[in-house]
Amino acid sequence: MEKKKVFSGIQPSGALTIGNYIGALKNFASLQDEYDCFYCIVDLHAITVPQIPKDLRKRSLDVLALYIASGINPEKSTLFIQSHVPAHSELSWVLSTITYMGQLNRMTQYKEKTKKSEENLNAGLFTYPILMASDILLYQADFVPVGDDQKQHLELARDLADRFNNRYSETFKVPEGLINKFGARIMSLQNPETKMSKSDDDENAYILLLDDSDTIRRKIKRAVTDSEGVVAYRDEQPGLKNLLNIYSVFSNEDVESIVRKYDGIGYGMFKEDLAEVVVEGLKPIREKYYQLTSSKDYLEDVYKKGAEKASYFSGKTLRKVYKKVGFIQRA
Ligand code: ATP
Ligand code: LTN
Repeated sequence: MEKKKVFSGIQPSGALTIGNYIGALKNFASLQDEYDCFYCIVDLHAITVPQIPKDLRKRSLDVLALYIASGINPEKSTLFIQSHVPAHSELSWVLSTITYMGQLNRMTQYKEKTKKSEENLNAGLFTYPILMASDILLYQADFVPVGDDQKQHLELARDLADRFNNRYSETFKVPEGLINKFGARIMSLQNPETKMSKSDDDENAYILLLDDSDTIRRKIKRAVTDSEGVVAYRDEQPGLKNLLNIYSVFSNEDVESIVRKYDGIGYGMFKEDLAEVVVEGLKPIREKYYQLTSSKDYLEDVYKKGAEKASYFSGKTLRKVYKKVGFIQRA
């Protein structure tokens, strides 16, 4: 029997945070035995905000190295760079003709990003969710592991699949999100009301996968908590709740037993232990990453083979789509 398919992508728009790791990346490797997985470096998405070309190139390779360092095996999963597979842009055009402006207008990520940078209100930022839908639908993905912030975009992908299928006949699989119960939304260490984001201006707001141990310790020490002085897991203490989620993910202990362990002990000790748990958790990833970045030929081989495989699968879907909408088959 054919394995079900998984698709996900990460933008090379900045260094990856533990938010990206906990919400998405960490789950990728664990899916690869059961499913046929496609993991993409979505560089076409990244240019919807201004990028320095040299940095974008480096970061794209960094994301590839981090995919592998976090346990994804290129022999099992397909790792590739979005711009190497033209079908993504091509399907995106077709899907844009069945997407309603109103749907895009309602996207919260678009609304937030336009609030932030009024000087770069480009059309790509607006149509970004159509490109994301294309990524997913091209591979007939059954499941899409993402963080909580991508729910609305996924809903659009499902909606477009349905609309196309109804209008032209069954073509796309309607995908489902795989969103963690815990850690689907890791919050900023400086403002636990907002999402931890790699594009935050305050570097104390996030921990990067490649931060060194002392930086991790310093950032956790400075993380905002509250004046209650009790280690508890509740909405009234959002800073602490977030730190407990992070602790739980990196230690594999459940939140209740962590809370019990720090009963009657102040935040200082809790934070010190949390820092060590995170430092230890990230160390193997960082070490593997540094090994990989010195093997450029190996990385090139991975993304080359990945693009070939991805082109094969996506090409099949795109040809079907072109035929159904009435384009003459290329002679
Ligand atoms: P930015 O923070 O710059 O807006 P991003 O990190 O949200 O970008 P991506 O790099 O494309 O954007 O995100 C990759 C994956 O990481 C997505 O599945 C996203 O849902 C997840 N993710 C991002 N931030 C968090 C977070 N704070 N908590 C949990 N998951 C997250
Ligand atoms: N929009 C996503 C990144 C992304 C993605 C995808 C995720 C682009 N294409 C396809 C899953 C599947 C984000 O996290 N900002």
